[in-house]
This record gives sequence, C-alpha cells and structure tokens, in this order.
Amino acid sequence: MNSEQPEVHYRTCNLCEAMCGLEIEHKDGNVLSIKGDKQDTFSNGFICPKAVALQDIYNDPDRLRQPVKRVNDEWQKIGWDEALREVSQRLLSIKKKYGNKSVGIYQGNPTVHNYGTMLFMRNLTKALGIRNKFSATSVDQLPHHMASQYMFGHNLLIPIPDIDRTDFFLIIGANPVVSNGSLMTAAGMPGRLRDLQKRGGKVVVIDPRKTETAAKADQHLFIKPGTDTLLLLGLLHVIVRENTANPGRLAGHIQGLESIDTLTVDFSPEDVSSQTGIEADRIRQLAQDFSKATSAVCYGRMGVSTQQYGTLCQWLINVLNIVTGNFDRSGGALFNTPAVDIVKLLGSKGTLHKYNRWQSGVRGLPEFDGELPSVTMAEEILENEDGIKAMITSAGNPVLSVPNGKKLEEAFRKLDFMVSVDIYINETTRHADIILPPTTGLETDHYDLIFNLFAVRNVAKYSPALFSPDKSAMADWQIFKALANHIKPQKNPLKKLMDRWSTPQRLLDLALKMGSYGRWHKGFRWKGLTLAKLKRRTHGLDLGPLSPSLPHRLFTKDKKINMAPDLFLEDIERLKRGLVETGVEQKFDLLLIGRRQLRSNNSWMHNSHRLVKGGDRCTLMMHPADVRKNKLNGASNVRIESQVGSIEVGLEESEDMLQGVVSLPHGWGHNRRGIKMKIAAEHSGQSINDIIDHSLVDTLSGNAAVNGVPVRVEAV
Ligand SMILES: Nc1nc2c(c(=O)[nH]1)N[C@H]1C(S)=C(S)[C@@H](COP(=O)(O)OP(=O)(O)OC[C@H]3O[C@@H](n4cnc5c(=O)[nH]c(N)nc54)[C@H](O)[C@@H]3O)O[C@H]1N2
Ligand SMILES: Nc1nc2c(c(=O)[nH]1)N[C@H]1C(S)=C(S)[C@@H](COP(=O)(O)OP(=O)(O)OC[C@H]3O[C@@H](n4cnc5c(=O)[nH]c(N)nc54)[C@H](O)[C@@H]3O)O[C@H]1N2
Ligand code: SF4
Ligand SMILES: [Mo]
Repeated sequence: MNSEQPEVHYRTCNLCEAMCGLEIEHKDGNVLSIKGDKQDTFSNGFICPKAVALQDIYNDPDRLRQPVKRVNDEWQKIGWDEALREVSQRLLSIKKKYGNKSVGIYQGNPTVHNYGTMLFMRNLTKALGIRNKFSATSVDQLPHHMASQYMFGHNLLIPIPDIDRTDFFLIIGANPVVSNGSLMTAAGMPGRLRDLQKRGGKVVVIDPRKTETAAKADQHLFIKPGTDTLLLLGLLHVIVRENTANPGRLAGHIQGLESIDTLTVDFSPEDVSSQTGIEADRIRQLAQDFSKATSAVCYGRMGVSTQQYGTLCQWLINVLNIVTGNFDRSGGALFNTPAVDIVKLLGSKGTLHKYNRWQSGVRGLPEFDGELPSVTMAEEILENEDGIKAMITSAGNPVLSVPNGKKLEEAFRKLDFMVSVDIYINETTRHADIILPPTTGLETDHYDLIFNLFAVRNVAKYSPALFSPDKSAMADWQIFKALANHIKPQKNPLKKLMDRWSTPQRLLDLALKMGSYGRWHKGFRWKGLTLAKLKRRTHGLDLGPLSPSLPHRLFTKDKKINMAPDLFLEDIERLKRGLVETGVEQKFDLLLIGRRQLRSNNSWMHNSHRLVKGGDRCTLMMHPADVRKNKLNGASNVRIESQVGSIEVGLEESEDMLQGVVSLPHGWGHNRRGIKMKIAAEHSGQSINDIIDHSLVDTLSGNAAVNGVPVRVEAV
C-alpha cells in the first residue's frame, strides 16, 4: 500500500438512531475527511454535522485513555489491572455487607449504540445480582415498550411508520428534521419527507412549537403540552361515531375493540377542544383526513412519551393506526424483520411478567423489564435506608439527563463507592471514585443490534473498526466481561470455555445465522446470511421494505392484538382526575418543554469546537405576547423557576412558540466544577434538568415527564 495515498473507510455512524453510512478518508492514523457514503444502501449519502465530529472525539485531548482514580479530589492515572481489581473488590464488599439491593446501575443512551455493551453488560449485572437498574429508557421511550408489551405481547415489538410509502403522515411530539428520527430509523429524514410530499402525500405535525419539521409540513397544529391523550381520544371519537373505523384484514386478529367505542364517548372534539387548544372543527377534519387517506400512519415520539400520560398516548396512537386499517400494511405502521431478530431471541414470558414485579423503595413506582424509573434513583440513594450504597454508571450522564440533576449530584456524593465506564470526566463521572474509559467510536467495530429493528426498511450492515486501539485499551464489552469474571469467577469448565470463546463478533455471527435471513447448514455450509458475508457488503445490505407479519409475529398468547388492556383503561381514570385537579401552584404560569438541536447529541458532544461554535444556543424560547405579559421586554437574560430550582439563561423571542409555553434545550449545564471538558465548559449553558421536577412522572410506566413542566420566568 502506497502510504502517500489516503485510504477510504466505510462505516455506519453510531451517534444517533438514523444509521447513516459514512465515508472516511484517512492517512497514517489521521482522519482527513468524513462525508456521507453515497453508496450506502440505506442513507444514500445523507449525513448530519455530528458525524463529522466523530474525529473530534477520537482526537480529543480531554478524552480519557487510561483508568483514573479520585484521590482527594485529584485524578490519578492507574493501570487496568489495579482498576478492575479495586472496582470489583469494592462492589463485592458493599454487596456482601448490605445485600443485592445496595448496588445500582444507570445505563445511558450510547449503550444501545454499542453492540458489545448490549451483549456483555449482562455478565456484570448478573454477577452482582443487581436489582436496582436504571437507564435512559425511563427518561425517553418507556411508554412505547409498555404499549407494545400489553398490546402485542413483547416490549420490543414496536410498530414502525412506513414513511417511504405512506400518503398521510401524522407526527405528534417529534421533530425528525432535527432528531433524524427515533423509533423510526431512517437516514435522511428531510429528504424522505420531501419525497412523501412529492408523491402527493401530506405531513401534519402536532406540537406546541412550530418546529423545523412543522415548518416543512402541510399543516401544523399547536397543542397545549400534555394534552395529546385528549386529542387522540377526540380523533377516535370522530372515527368511531362517523363509522369510518375499519381494521380491515386485522379484524379477526384483534380483541377489545368494543371498549374503545365506549371509552371515546365522553371525548368529542368539542369536549377536548379547550384543553388541547385545538378547535373542534380542526380535530374533526383531521380525523376525517386521516381515515380517508389511501394510507396513513400516526407516529408519536419524545413529546408524547415524556409527559404524564405517555403510555396512554402510545397506546392510543397504536389504536388509531389499527382502527383505520393502517396497521400491518404498506404505508401504515408495520413491524420490522431484522437480520438479528432480538425480539425472537429474547422471546417473551407473557405480559404480566415484565411489569411491577417489584417497586421502587421510596415512591413505590413500578419496575418494568427489570428496571426502575430513573426519576427514583436519587431518592433510592438518599432516602431509602435499605437503598443504594454503590453505583455503576455506564455510557450515561444522568446529572444532566435525569430530572432534578442537583438532587442526583447530592446523592452521588453520598455514595460509599461509584464507578463510571465513560470516556470523559463530566458532570456525572466526576463523582466517581474510579473511571474506566473504553475505546470509542472509530476504534470500535459496529453493528446495530437495536436500530435495525426500528428501521423503516429491513437492512443490515457491519462496520469494522477504523483505527486499532492501543494495546492496553479495553472496549466496553471487555471491561464488563473482566469485571464479571473478577466478581464471580466461572467454575464450571464448560461455561469457562464458552466465556472464553464468546466475543461480540462470534455472537453476532451466530445471531445472524439463527436470524430471519440465516439458513441452517447443509453439508456444513451456511446458506443464508453470515457475518463473513455481511462483512463483504461494505455499503450495507438491503433486505427489502417492511412487510405484513401478523398475526404470526404477535407474542400474545391468543395471537390477537389487545386493543384495550385493563391497565390502560384504568389509567384513563387518572387522566380524568388530572383534568379537574391541576395540583399546580398558580405562581407557575408557563409550561416548559424541550428542544433538540442539530449540533447537539444529548449531553455529551459539546467538547467539539465545530459543534458548539457560534452564539449561545441554550436559550429560552418564548412567544412575544408572553414576553410582554411577563414584563420581559428588553431583557436579555431571564430566571426560570420551577418547583425544584431555578436557572438563568438567555431569552429568545419567537412567534414559533404557542403562547403559555416556553422551550429550552437539554444536555447543557457544563458549568459544574471539576469537569474536564475544556471546550464544553467554555460553552456551558444551563441544565434544564436542574429545574425539571422529578415528581412529574407517567405513574403508569414510571417514565419521566420532562415536557410540560410548570415554571415561571422573570427578568434578571
Ligand atoms: N429534560 C430533558 N431530559 C432528557 C431528554 C429531553 O429531551 N429533555 N432526553 C432524554 C433522552 S431521549 C435520552 S436518550 C437521555 C440521554 O441520557 P444519558 O444517556 O444519560 O446522557 P448522554 O448525554 O447520552 O450521555 C452519554 C454518556 O456516555 C458517554 N459515552 C459516549 N460514548 C461512549 C461509549 O462508547 N462508551 C461509554 N462507556 N460511554 C460513552 C459520554 O461521555 C456521556 O457521559 O436524556 C434524556 N433526558
Ligand atoms: N441532533 C440531535 N438528534 C438527536 C438527539 C439529539 O440530542 N440531537 N437525540 C436523539 C435521541 S436520544 C432521541 S430519543 C431522539 C428524539 O427524537 P424526537 O422525539 O424527534 O425529538 P424531540 O426534538 O425531542 O421531539 C419532541 C417534540 O415534542 C414536542 N413536544 C413537547 N411537549 C409536547 C407535548 O406535550 N405534546 C406534543 N404533541 N409535542 C410536544 C417538542 O416541541 C419537540 O418538537 O432524537 C435523537 N436524535
Ligand atoms: S443523523 Fe445520526 S446517524 Fe446520521 S450522521 Fe447524524 S448523528 Fe450520525
Ligand atoms: Mo433518547
């Protein structure tokens, strides 16, 4: 190889859910350029600014490359052997002294973008017998899993909008033009929406802010935060009363439809109009447009998951798609058939076994799929005598990501021991006793175990590592495996052998062979998909559009969709009660919602100059009428106060806001003492989660309600 010539490497971006193909030019261990891979079968060259910053993470002088230990508030570098030994000894001794419940773990968002972690984290949690598990899931999409568990029998069987073929796309509480899609993996969202409109299709957005997506839509309706359940009930009311409900082919595969008829009686468009802030006629028209469209799909994301009735929203969205005959058909919502079918691999033990088997100690919120709500983490450390004494955080920054970050900081300070598996000393990991830094991004091979399952086409791609890590470096999975082996050494010789054999690549190969496109061997040769074959498809493998899969893909015992799970019907009563008693003090006259930004990735990519340069982005957006009403004319900075705290940020007047609603992005607040991220600290902003009340929650699922938080705003 002529070392004068740059080399080209193709991989999938691991930063968000969109799975964009990248073309990376590099030479002698340096990245020369990062572009969209035009030949990628899924993304066709689309890329966003974050992917270009992958090189900044790789080169970041602030990134940890060796374990560090906190000694009198100084960080000392230590060797891997010493670090792993000390971490396992400390965790083990706390567990022995206080029992299984004394060790907790929080897993953050990059976990699901790292197949090694997905495959080997279990070794560690099993070795410790951890019961107090938390993750970003309960600050994000838990309602989707609840709805899927109870309606389809499996928490991961999430319906995906067929946006490439639909004629009517109703988006509620999502901003895919900025987020690039979530639980709807589809690289190049702006282009796909444009294509939808070019085909003559319509895009309608329901959002308290005229977002970047709303700006491109055919229609945008402002909605008051937290009232989407009412809108959905109103839409269903019209569809049921006007006799346009027709589940089509699925009619024989659903049960409980009658309950929907009864349920919607009290929610006519007129009944829900004042609470939602949407005129009755518009609700009626929307219901008619949706049910009359040749094909239509309703999709709701963060804005409707992270509110107090998140589970009801996700349930009713599924119901809407089903009763209008838009479920399990092209142009509607369908299940994906991924090459590694984790839904099948994990199987299902039946609906009742995954929910409320135990509760959080202080507030009694339910467990789901082995996890407790993250909003309870701080109190389980601070207020529960039998609670958590030691924490593991992995690939997460809960101090900035979980409501009431200040309380969480206090909790972390009180722990007997904390270890973080992370690449930075940030707002969370600065509280750790030891930080174990894994290899990252470009040094890691990649396969999307999770997001292929949520993709709008069936696709598969394997990306090798671009750069080989240092000899002494460890990948996330190696760290978890090593810790597990220290904590609970394997005695059984067969299991020991298995443990030695298992690597992410070997397990992936096995899973592909066992998957929907793998075929059992004939004459010792695999006929179907293998990792070796996938490796040859540098630009990915297209396995076709989503296709109908019901009823056989259902995991319910009777192979029917449960349209009206009792648990959800009962929760409607909570909704009705909530409508009368607001419980909010009058002094908080505004509702706070979030705002994702193209050049942010949750809390952790602000140490890249190219992503933070330009003006302050951590600003409060407010409608001009509210500016006047709150006497903020001419104010450049404002104080936002909530039930749990206050912060000061810049003010940005914007007609794009619904009156009475203000918006602030999350993931900022790098002004904490002791973080070692120089650029981020210079562009710190403030953390929205310092003022988000941890008591606001969808009590059914335990998901945090980070949207629709009562606040007041004054000039400083
Ligand atoms: N108010 C409000 N709060 C929110 C949201 C909101 O919209 N509003 N959004 C919520 C959502 S959807 C999410 S997903 C969460 C995210 O919440 P978290 O997952 O807790 O936070 P991240 O900012 O994603 O932090 C990721 C961490 O992983 C580290 N990291 C990066 N790559 C790797 C890696 O390869 N290995 C390891 N071990 N570590 C790595 C980073 O340094 C960082 O510390 O935030 C939630 N919080
Ligand atoms: N650039 C960028 N992309 C990202 C991320 C990022 O941080 N930056 N994060 C990734 C992650 S982890 C996730 S989970 C996804 C999230 O993906 P999305 O859900 O598409 O992203 P959000 O921007 O949070 O969209 C939520 C929308 O809901 C609106 N909203 C707030 N409250 C309500 C309400 O009560 N009702 C209704 N109808 N709408 C409401 C907000 O105004 C916002 O437009 O994005 C992913 N992609
Ligand atoms: S949209 Fe997501 S996957 Fe695509 S390049 Fe940007 S960060 Fe990467
Ligand atoms: Mo997320």
